[in-house]
Amino acid sequence: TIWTLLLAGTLAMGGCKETPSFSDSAIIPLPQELANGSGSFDLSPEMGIQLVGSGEKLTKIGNYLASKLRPATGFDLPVSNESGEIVLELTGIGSSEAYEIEVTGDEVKISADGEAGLFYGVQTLLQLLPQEIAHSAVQSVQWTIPGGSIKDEPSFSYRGSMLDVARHFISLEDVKYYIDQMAAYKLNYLHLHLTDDQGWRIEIKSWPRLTEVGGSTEVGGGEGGFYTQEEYKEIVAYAAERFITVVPEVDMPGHTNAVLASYGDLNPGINLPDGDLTTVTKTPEREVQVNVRQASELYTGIEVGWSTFDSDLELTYAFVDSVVREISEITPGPYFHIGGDESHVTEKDDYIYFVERVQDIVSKYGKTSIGWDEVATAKLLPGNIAQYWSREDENAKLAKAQGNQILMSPNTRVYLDMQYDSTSRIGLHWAGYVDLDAAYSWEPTELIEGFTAADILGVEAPLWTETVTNRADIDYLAFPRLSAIAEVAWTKKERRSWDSYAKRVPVHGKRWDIQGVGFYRSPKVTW
Ligand code: TNX
Repeated sequence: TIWTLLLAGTLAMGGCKETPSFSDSAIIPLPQELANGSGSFDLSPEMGIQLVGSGEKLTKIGNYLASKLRPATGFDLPVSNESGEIVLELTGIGSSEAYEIEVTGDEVKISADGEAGLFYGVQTLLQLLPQEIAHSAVQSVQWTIPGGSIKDEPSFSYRGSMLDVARHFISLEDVKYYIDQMAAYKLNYLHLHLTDDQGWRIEIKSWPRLTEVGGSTEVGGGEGGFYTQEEYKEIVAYAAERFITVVPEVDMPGHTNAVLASYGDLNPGINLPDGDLTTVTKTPEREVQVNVRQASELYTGIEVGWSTFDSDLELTYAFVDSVVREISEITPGPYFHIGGDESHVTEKDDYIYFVERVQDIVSKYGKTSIGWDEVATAKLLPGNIAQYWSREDENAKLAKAQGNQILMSPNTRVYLDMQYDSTSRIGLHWAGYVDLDAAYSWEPTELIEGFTAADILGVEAPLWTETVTNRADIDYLAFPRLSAIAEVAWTKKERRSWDSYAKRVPVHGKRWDIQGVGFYRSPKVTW
């Protein structure tokens, strides 16, 4: 009858609250294997978190999970080795990033062979819960997770994002906030672009004018800023607790005006017949000739490619040596990024000589160099990485021919500073518009002819900050695109589809709303 039909309709529309199935969970990045189980788990006030295994990191992961669950649930959720319905089991001490989750009516168990894997399992668990879990105040919600299981591990070992803290300085607090967001998407490398024409952002004790002078302004003429070495260590430690490794970048030999404005002795000179030096202190707007090496002017515009170090000057290498030494001493991660992009006013021979000497310095301090892809025109040391950005496949091929891997940052896909479309309120568009579907729908191994997974270290999404001045700007450009790129880096190609992502990302939109993340509501999905 009409009445039974109506009744059935009401039930289907939610008149009777039915638990969604496990496989409908909106997890990003999508796990490699996910299967529905039976029953469902209800997180309740008397429950706890049990640690199986040992080590300080395991305890930290347990406490991290508790700190994420307590505010919205209002439950105590004690962390102990004795008992608990949420079980974190560490079966080894390896560097594996793999984990498994099993949800039954009685418990949720996350197991992993390595601490990073366990941490990623925790991130997945947080996404399995209703999105209200992201609130910082108690919610009256039934904390139900449908039964099921997950087996997961990343496709690429390097999954990163870059913050350009040079064009506009980004506060310590905002960097930590960004790290938290990266962790939620299982990203594991934070590249800090610490220096550029417009600013020097890290204290170097042996060259103090770098921050006194070079750190004193930014694009648009604001007051700039820098991290003391103590603050940098704080970033490194905060990131490490979230299994994120910091990659510091000192961009050279181009993009160095902030140095040349701080130390005139480093400013390139041209030998005159009478033995004097002439220095062209120039910005794109202004050129001044003087007859000694003299500091250039601070720069607050956004032109690129007009400054350079002097690769014939020994002082240049003494300078680079001190900077690499001081930063390497406070950087536990394996990589040091030497920049190398857009050195348009450096002679080609000088550029190659410079890059090769700087690679040696980096290696002397125990680090592996990463450079923007132009560095592959030089002889790369074994293991060094070229970061593919310019869409100059030639440079990537030069790296591969030398037996070196590349890091994938194709500007038409992952440049977070590119506008979404012509209406975007900030951002640039020299590489075109990058809406959410463009950021999502690509495959790292298929971009350059002849490349396979073995040639690719991973994927990194840079956020250049010429037009970014505050957290709202970061939010608008990074989200939702960062979540799409994280899935490209984590989930294998066969598992990925735009339609599936487009269904899951709106749930994350709700979470971002709860967290106050001012993401861009791309019209490509229904929020
Ligand atoms: C190119 S990408 C640059 C940066 C700019 C960016 C702006 C790269 C290696 N260099 O200096 O900030 O474009 O989109």
